[in-house]
Amino acid sequence: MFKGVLFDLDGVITDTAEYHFLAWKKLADDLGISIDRAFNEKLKGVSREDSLTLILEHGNKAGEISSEKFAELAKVKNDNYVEMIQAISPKDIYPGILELLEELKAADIKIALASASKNGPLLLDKMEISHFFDAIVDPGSVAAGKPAPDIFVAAAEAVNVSIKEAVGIEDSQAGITAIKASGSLPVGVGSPKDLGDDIAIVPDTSKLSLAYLETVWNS
Ligand code: B16
Ligand code: MG
Repeated sequence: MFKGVLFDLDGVITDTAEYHFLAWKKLADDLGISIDRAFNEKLKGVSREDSLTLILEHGNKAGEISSEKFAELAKVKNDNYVEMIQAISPKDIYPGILELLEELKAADIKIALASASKNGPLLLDKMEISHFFDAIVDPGSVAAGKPAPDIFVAAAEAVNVSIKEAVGIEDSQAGITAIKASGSLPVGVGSPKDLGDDIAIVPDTSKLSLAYLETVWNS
């Protein structure tokens, strides 16, 4: 049986993936760069700085931006995003997630946050679920962001669970690649079209439960 679950946040615990998209879309529009939801799949799970680089490259503007302007653009996006998430509350927790956290706690399975977001602790506080987490990895503390495995490896270490005895839950292509590379068992939230057809995938979080994770683990 697995001994730990490593959670992504944006797009798994709550709908902030949509707010990230809206904030990036506004910034891109202001720069005259067109991004759509298909392109956004490449940004999910990717750090703020790497996301901005991908957008600038997409608009062929990477060479025009000084490092000062780059930092300013990243701040504009984050300020806009932080304004959007102020109203997040426990009612914004995705269906099934609270029940899953309670089931994991009752079964003495460790719970860790492996989110690329520096706003992760704020969001857990707003949803009033921080106390479920045995560890929250600071994304700034790992050498490489998703799709590198580092944050999942660090999350398992932080809760003293072997990475091979952990399940990782993700909604992003970068995150699933990271989980696979880490050696833990991936469970995707989304569609096989976006996440691949070689892993267990639920269409939405209401289908996640301890029983479901056990079935995937034992299959
Ligand atoms: P921030 P996750 C990721 O969170 C998001 O998916 C991604 O869109 C975002 O750019 C990244 O966090 C950094 O977030 O700008 O708030 O530090 O999906 O890994 O929970
Ligand atoms: Mg995510």
